[in-house]
Amino acid sequence: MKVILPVLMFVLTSFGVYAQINFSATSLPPAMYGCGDWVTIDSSTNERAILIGGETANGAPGTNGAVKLMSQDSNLNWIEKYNFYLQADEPRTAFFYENNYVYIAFVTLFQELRIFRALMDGSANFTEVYSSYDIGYLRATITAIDINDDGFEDFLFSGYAYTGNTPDVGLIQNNGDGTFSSASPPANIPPANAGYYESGFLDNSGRKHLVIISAEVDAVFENQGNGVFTQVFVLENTPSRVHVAIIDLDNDGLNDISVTGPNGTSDSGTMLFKNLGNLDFQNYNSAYTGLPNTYYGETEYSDLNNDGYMDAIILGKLLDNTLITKILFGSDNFRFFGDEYIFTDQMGNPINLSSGTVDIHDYNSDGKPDVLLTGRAIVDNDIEPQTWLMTNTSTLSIDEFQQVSFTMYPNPARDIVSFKGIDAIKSVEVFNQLGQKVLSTKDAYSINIESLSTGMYLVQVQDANHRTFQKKLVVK
Ligand SMILES: [Ca+2]
Ligand SMILES: [Ca+2]
Ligand SMILES: [Ca+2]
Ligand SMILES: [Ca+2]
Repeated sequence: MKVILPVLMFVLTSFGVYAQINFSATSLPPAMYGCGDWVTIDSSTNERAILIGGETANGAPGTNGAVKLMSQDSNLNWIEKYNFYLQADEPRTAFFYENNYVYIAFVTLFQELRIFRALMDGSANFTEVYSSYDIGYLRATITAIDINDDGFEDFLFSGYAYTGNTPDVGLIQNNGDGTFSSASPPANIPPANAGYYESGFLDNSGRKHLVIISAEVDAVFENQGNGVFTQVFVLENTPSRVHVAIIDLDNDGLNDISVTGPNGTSDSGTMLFKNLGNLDFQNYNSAYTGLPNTYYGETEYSDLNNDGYMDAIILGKLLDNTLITKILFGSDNFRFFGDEYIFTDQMGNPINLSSGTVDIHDYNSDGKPDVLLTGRAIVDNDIEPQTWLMTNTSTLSIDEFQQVSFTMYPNPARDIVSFKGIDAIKSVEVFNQLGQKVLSTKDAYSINIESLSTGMYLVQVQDANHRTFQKKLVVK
């Protein structure tokens, strides 16, 4: 085990747990087996448009694979902003922003790879800058990562063999002038045969590293620069054909890894890997995390109830083929045993999707994250593609005001810390800077902290209504 880096835990400053979690549903053009993303189209206003694509009818390939950008007009209606007119289904995307342009790459079910770019002036006026209709692989995966360390993001892709080809890796290199060329990928990056490539910042090197989930290898590859990649960590018990999220799940400033699967044949479920620093990770299985065994879907994360803990937004199939689409609220770092929220449509019927996507963005800038869901629903025993924009209409607790009067004293402290301003305290928990619980007590309005060594701690108080209040405590 490598040394744990000193980390900054207390980035959580203001707390206002919502009194009532709620989302209102807007139906958008349907898509399943596809993509759902928020793409910035205007750099001056930060306006983001919704990228939706995939099959729009039951299993029909070809012309149904349209991918569209949707944006709001002045009446706040969602309108089609741009249509990419892809040739085939199951689009997978990767995008990046460079020199005031947005670049979007697509790979589709049958060997199509196309790259578009648009000036970020709000017009979403895209130009195709690269196209291939014969990349050799179907069900490809693609990610944006600067492979040759020249400061320009490239597109790395892979897929499983089509008509007898061996699985292989492809690289479309960014020439830095808006053009792209096919190039030789680094020799030591394995193909993601029926798998997944994801890239992201996992340390402070400034380079994106690579997470590969495939039939051959599940591992983190360190990007050492200049095209040199080295396998540094094996992601144990991860299934192939999955979704990978790279996100900081415990607010320690280091991005963690979530891998969602399996194929429906095992019970490994969603695996979480806590980033310990130095590209070392700690594995948490579903028995620990409380995340269900979903497959054919995605799990993404956001603190939707504003309590300082990341919540999991889960879309997919359970092993018994039940479809679930819901929020599991985080109750502790990497643990989701709390309450849940079931998404419903305008009529109040539960939304249950598989083979789709979850994406989160505060599109209306009200400070509350909204959720975009795409996928495959079963309606009257028929397959029906659906897309839902779930606008977060949660109401702030009236206890916001009480929180202002929530006091913890003395602070700094050495022996006893007391609390005022919360009715019916149910529990008090104290966490150190590594997020480990070091003290707890129940039904008390004070806590003895004599056993704690000097330093900064996080005190979390919960009231009888499961509302959580947090404050930093300095032990002297
Ligand atoms: Ca590059
Ligand atoms: Ca983290
Ligand atoms: Ca939360
Ligand atoms: Ca919002």
